[in-house]
Amino acid sequence: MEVQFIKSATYKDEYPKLRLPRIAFAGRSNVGKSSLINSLLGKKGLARTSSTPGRTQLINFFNIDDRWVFVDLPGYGFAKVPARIRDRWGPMIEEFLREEEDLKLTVMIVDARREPTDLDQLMRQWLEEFDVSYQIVATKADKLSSNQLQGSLSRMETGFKSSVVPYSSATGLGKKDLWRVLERI
Ligand SMILES: Nc1nc2c(ncn2[C@@H]2O[C@H](COP(=O)(O)OP(=O)(O)O)[C@@H](O)[C@H]2O)c(=O)[nH]1
Ligand SMILES: [Mg+2]
Repeated sequence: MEVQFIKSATYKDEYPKLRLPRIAFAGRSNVGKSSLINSLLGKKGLARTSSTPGRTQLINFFNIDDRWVFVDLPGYGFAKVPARIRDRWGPMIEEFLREEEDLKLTVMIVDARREPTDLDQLMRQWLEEFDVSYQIVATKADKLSSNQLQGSLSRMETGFKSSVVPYSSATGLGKKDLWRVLERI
């Protein structure tokens, strides 16, 4: 799979103009977003590029095989980040979800072991409000027993009123299912 970094952006004017369907990835910092993207693509380049200093708080766009644009949205819920940057996160994500016309799907990543946070709920609220299709993915599933995982998934599906795909970047669980969702677009 050919993965090419296009650019980083903050505002709509800076988004790349390439007419390809966008698939965005969102989630709290440390949730496992980079690992999930690496695991999906079977390579490390994309996530490493996104974590380059100066890019972690920006929206990063990647050309995947001239077929999709993957959009790595900045992680949220980080305590250590200065308020100035935290305050920018909301408007930046909100504008992207509202204005990006080629956005076909947002993969919203949560931790299979944790209760969704307020910011997870806010993100889901925006996705609903701006009518963006989304797929919730519960990653780090390998850290739970299969009973615990079943319990966690059914609690999340009730809470989010949406289907949740279990995922593990460590074992590859869910990779096929998530690709199936992307291929449907
Ligand atoms: N066991 C396990 N660990 C994971 C998984 N995904 C991520 N991690 C670990 O969680 C930490 C944060 O992952 P990272 O992908 O950098 O999170 P990001 O901040 O959301 O990009 C790292 O130590 C990863 O190795 C997973 O599916 N299973
Ligand atoms: Mg990351």
